[in-house]
Amino acid sequence: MFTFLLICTLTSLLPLGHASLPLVINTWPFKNATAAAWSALQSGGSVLDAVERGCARCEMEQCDGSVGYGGSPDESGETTLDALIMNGDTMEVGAVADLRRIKNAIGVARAVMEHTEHTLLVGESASVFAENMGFIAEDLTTNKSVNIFSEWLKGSCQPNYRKNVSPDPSKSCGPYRPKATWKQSKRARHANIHAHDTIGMIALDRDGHAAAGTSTNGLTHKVPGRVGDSPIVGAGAYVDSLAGGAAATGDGDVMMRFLPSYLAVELMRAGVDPSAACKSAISRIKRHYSEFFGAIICANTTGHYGAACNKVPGLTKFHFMVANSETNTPVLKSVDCF
Ligand code: SD4
Repeated sequence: MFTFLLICTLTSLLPLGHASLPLVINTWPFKNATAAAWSALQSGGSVLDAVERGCARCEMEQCDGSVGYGGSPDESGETTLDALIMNGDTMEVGAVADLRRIKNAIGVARAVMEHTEHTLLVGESASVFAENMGFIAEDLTTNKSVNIFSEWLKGSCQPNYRKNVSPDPSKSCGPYRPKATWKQSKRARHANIHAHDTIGMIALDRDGHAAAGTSTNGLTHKVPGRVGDSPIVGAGAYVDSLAGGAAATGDGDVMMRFLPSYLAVELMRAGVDPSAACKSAISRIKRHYSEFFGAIICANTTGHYGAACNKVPGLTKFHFMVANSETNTPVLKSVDCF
């Protein structure tokens, strides 16, 4: 009886389910995205279809205001999108960054992968590519993004992501110059890095196929032209059908310096279990940036999965979604940050 109780207690403490394939796993409690990916697999779609449809669902639903149109206006009030998709069988990648006017960023990323020899297209040229590929150009602004932007302007463009700069002394916002040019106040203050929740997704099937992807509108009040970790292969996501997949979320400016998704996949390739691989990737960043906001999900080729996050105020537990042949429906999971 004691042993039984002990096993039950230990099992309930573990955030992980049993390994089972196929598997869909994604960052944050974006349940409809998991459901869309799961149903793509169930109806015979490929792992790439699953990742694309899952992330596209979030783009349409504007998950948490952090994915898709109408969120995270930059310093000029514009919403721009970053996305990536990776085929773990062929190691092909398609990605877009600083994409304007197109809602379906993950779709454009897939078009980059399937209709060009390139890996990453950025900015205005990425939008022109998308339009030429038949994606509809629309205004990504919404009442919500206009309000966020105008409140920020009213507050003298604070907080923002500048450092060691001052605006023209006659203005409260930019243009900014290095401090030495316009000696003035400490205008720059870091923006709220906790208000962002990128979708990162991994899908694996029973035949050994694996794919991963991300989609985000980045950081609110970012400097125009800023690209985060999400469309950077190895940073936002990475997958190899022979090793596993990983996807990250959080402060991309810091996280992309460590290629956490690549690191986690390489650890799984070496036999490290997904939870430990995720933890190592977070630890590597923590060593240099103990206060960074971020989390990562990992899954290996047998369908074992795990997650890890850095414990900071506002992130003590990280929630993510899983669907596999055992659950047959999206299930909310969580892990305690460390
Ligand atoms: C970025 N990593 O652009 C993204 C934002 C994010 O959870 O993940 N938010 O930096």
